[in-house]
Amino acid sequence: MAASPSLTSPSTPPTTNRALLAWVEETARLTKPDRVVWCDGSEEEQHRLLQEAVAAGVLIPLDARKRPSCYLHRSNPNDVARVEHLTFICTPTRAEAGPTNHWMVPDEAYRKLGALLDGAMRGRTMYVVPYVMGPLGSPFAKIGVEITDSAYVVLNMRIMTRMGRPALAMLGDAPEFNRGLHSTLDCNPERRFICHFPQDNTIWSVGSGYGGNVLLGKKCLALRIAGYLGRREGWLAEHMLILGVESPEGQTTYVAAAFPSACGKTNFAMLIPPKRFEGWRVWTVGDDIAWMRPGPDGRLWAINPEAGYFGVVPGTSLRSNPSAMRIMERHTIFTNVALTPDGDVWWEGIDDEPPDGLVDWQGRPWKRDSGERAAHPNSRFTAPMVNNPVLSRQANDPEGVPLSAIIFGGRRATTIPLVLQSFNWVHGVFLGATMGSETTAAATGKVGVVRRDPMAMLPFCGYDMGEYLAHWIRMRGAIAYPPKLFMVNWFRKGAEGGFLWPGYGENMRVLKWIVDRSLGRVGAQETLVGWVPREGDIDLSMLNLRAGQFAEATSVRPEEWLAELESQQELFDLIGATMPSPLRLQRDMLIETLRAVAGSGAPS
Ligand code: GTP
Ligand code: SPV
Ligand code: MN
Repeated sequence: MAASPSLTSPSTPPTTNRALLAWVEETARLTKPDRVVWCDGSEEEQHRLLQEAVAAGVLIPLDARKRPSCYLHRSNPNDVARVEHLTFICTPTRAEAGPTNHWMVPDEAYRKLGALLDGAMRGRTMYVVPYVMGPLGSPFAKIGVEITDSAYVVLNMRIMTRMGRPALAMLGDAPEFNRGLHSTLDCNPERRFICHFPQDNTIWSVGSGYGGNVLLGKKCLALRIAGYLGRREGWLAEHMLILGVESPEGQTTYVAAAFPSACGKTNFAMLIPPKRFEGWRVWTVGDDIAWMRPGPDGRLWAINPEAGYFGVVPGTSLRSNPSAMRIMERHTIFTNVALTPDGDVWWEGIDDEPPDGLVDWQGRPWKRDSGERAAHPNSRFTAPMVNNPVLSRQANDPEGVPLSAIIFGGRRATTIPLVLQSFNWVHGVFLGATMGSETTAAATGKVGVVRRDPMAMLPFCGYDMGEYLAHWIRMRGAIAYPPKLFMVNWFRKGAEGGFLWPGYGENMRVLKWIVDRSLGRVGAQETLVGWVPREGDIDLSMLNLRAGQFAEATSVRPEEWLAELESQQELFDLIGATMPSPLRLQRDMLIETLRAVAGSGAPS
């Protein structure tokens, strides 16, 4: 049952799984690597790959005392973020992919990428990376195998997933696993495509070496493909963090939150409560992806399918996110940050002055007055979750955690209040589905324009968006005790242009209100669009807000909301016929209500 002896493999396949062996053979015949290496996830293997990557200039070792076992990687400057315009859902019909996805016919995609992959690994090593998304042994985990010609990808996958032997052991002889194929090719944007084949449980990615484009377990499998499977199997794959809030009495409440890329998930997931909240703790279950399913007890349960963090670096400091700073102290791969002369890393917002002799993310001497950024705005760290000082004890629980609340949050300078509780599940789904957010550096393209980002899933939904939203509504029928649904906005600005809310650790105050509302033990003010906290409902002590600031941050202005609801027309038109009618009706009802109230002349 061994692989073809024609492949001069230094490692014999550590599996007898026929489907896997056949697919690896077939892929090697296509890509024609010099070597095939089966990755086992061991320390020795990691050591060897790190040495090879350093020798090849792919990784730069950092100072062993300042950052033990840490490395810097500089990506190709043309390859620094996800490329949404080159990301495709390849389904037999365009309708299955839906109007918010780029679409290619599967045959055409296989042909086009197949031609690029033909001989693509000549002179290179082909790594076979078996991995598990989800806690080992969890009935909700999924198995994937990524074939890649990038040692950087292997080293990142080792951090981000349960990789190697345990994955093969869990797979056994089963023929079903996600087939991921990645080749960096010549890293040319003209030959860059990220293609998903949901019906085949297959992903092909070529021409990039960056994050969400190539760590195929993450956005490609755990969101786009898993979402497709989730609809079929009755669960949800979401772009959400999961956290546990522990009260001084020792009661822990679990909350998930969907914010678009670079809008605060990692920060919120490892929040350190301010002094005023002595005895409160926040524990991280996950910082980017949640798989959620109804449990036998009628509640919604969530697992984090990942084993590490691929987090935004700029803006991270001991003040904003001390836990992330601890996480990055060791066993971390940095991508596209600046390098200091003494072998440490630096980025904008770290709170230390940039040292002399700094080298920027492209490897060029950085000049203080150049106006250029030393670290790329989408520079990232990859680190194992075990580094997290506030890691939840439940992070490896095969059953996951039961959710009491789900939060949707965008980056909005106006209109959206600091926090808003929905009237019920469908109203909450409406708020999530119509969420707008200013674009960030996490994807290529213009930054700072408001776009509709349903459930923070616009770039990650593996099938028709209207069908996806209908699935959310249908799921209510399977959850007897649904989590309460909320919306937050840490980014609302005042007339002077500054943020109205201090954010970061202070978000604990909002989180406590959310938890208390979910457990039915605090008041709120009813508005036309949902419930907001009154001044006395949220603890604002030791915060130094100016008079009126909280009221401004939480205000619901009917004229702004009417404009907001009207501007959602574009999204409804785009999604078209599959937009669920309960969501259309929610919108119509709110618009009509706001108009009627405005026309009455009464104060709102
Ligand atoms: P992805 O990994 O791309 O999915 O991003 P993410 O949602 O995990 O975002 P992250 O927590 O890394 O935050 C991104 C940026 O948002 C940070 O660099 C901060 O500058 C900013 N940010 C996060 N939380 C807050 C907050 O509470 N208030 C304000 N004003 N900014 C915040
Ligand atoms: C995001 O963009 O939402 C990320 C980073 O989490 S990436 O893995 O590149 O998608
Ligand atoms: Mn993300």
